[in-house]
Amino acid sequence: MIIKADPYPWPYDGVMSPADTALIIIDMQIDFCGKGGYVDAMGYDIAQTQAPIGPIGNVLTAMRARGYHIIHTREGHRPDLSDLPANKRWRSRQIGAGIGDPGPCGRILIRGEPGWEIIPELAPLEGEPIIDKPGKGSFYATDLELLLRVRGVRNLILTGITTDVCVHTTMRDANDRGFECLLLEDCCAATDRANHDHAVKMIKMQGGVFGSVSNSVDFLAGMA
Ligand code: C5J
Repeated sequence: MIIKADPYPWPYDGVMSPADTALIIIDMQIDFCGKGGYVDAMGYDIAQTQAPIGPIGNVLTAMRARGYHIIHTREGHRPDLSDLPANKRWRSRQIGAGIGDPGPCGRILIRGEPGWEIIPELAPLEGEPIIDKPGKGSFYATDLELLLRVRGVRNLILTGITTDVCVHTTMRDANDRGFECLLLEDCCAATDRANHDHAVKMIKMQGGVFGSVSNSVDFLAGMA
């Protein structure tokens, strides 16, 4: 199976099946794309981070139906803030959306609060792993790598928000671990359109320095 992608048709060796490929949906939480959440509180336009909801939904439905591995992530911290670095909290307060502080969706980016939940449109199904991560990357301080290795996954389809932060960090870390990565452009978004575009461009440098880039339409056509 080969997917039309840039800068190279993906995966590099044409080896892809439901058994060895996982869809990763990164941080599609109310805090990142819902009214009153963290991104909204920072004053960014949540229309940007809501844009990938539909395309991710299409890919999720198709991959679920074919039996691919589906993995969700959530960024968030313990209610006692014991896993929240002081500088991360300080910076968030500088922009008026202090992590751990109360907001319209409960305490910002805190596990168990309404804002931390994955949006209903992309809610995980029973049995789909959810990786709870305190950082931007999905591998840091989580068991994601173990879970992928045990399942025999070698290919990762990356989706979610935000392209330039959690998606990029995860893709870079996955690439260093030898996973063959594909980012679906319309299934990701940043709080700033130019940052999204530049993050996508970075992937395509050096022959695909972190992997390759496609979109939901080409991906679904290639998978069919
Ligand atoms: C950010 C994320 N942008 N999920 N988190 O702080 O990308």
